[in-house]
Amino acid sequence: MSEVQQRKKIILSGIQPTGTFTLGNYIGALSNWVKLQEEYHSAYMIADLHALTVKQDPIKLRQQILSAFAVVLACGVDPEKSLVFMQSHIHQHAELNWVLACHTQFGELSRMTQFKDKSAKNADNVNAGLFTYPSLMAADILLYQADLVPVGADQKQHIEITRDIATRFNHLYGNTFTIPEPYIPKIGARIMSLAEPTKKMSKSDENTNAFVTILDKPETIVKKFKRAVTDSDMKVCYAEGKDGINNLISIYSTATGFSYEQIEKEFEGKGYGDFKKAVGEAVVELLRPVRENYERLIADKAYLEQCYQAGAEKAANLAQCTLKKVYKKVGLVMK
Ligand code: ATP
Ligand code: LTN
Repeated sequence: MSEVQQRKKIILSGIQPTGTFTLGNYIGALSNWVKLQEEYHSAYMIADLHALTVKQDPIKLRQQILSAFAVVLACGVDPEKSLVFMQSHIHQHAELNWVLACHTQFGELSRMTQFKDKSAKNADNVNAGLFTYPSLMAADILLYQADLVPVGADQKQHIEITRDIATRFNHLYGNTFTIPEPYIPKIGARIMSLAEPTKKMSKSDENTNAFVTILDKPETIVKKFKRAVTDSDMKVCYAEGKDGINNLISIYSTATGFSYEQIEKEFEGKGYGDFKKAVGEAVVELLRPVRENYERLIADKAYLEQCYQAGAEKAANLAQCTLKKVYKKVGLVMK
């Protein structure tokens, strides 16, 4: 086996500090970050530069970034095992973004569904950063030569454009970047809104009943599930057109480890009320340790700072190595 084949694979992922993380973020992304750190070299970042693509209040943003960092650790990402850092601390992300943006076409960026959704939602602020968002995300991934990117289903298109940009660059200048693969969970890759189950659960939803956050109190979680929109069929089974119930089944399945068949059997002959209560309670137990860890971590600012400083130092070395290679390949004069 060659040295390349033997190398331990690299994982990179990021999350935007645009609000308190939801159950969707946890099931679709964060819980996998924790699992994968055991097997791979992993790097996880708070995508604070990406958060600037929508209007932010500076004071609130600063708190959200720190809080997001604490939540990532509270979920079980271990700074001894994984590189954990803030995107803006590594200036190479913005620099590689520029080079990659010059190798990304207007037409490709125009096809991004996230751009279309977010520009419709923020019609008064369709800025250039929102449009070029994917080339910064490509820079995040390619700087660390990541093999795998654990994300929810909504990010698949962004990984595909990253692959296209990297492949194009490699063809033009010779092998430079590892071509990354998305890592999308089979169950829970797209947790739906509790209020409108045909829409993705999103932390920036205006309706707070649409999502459960990782830090919600147990009674709030149970109440939100009680209110979750379902249907008039009254049968707990996974079937086409039953978006609300399908969503609750996949949440219950990831929280308990039960298969869909086991769940259907458990609730045979029972009403939606019983089922919603059980889902709420299972989610309370799933999130309880995260909330408890968070409360401890957010009170210890010195520890958080020590973690992100150490993360930044290590990440910068890796990032600089790739950026230097890129600058050389495209023909810039090295100092
Ligand atoms: P925003 O509302 O600000 O767009 P978001 O809730 O969509 O935020 P992101 O920061 O864009 O969250 O996503 C962080 C990670 O969580 C990504 O990997 C994304 O795919 C995943 N994710 C987001 N929402 C869900 C969801 N509803 N189900 C599963 N995974 C999700
Ligand atoms: N666009 C992602 C956040 C993100 C990301 C990344 C994910 C920024 N950079 C690099 C994976 C890899 C989102 O969740 N909206």
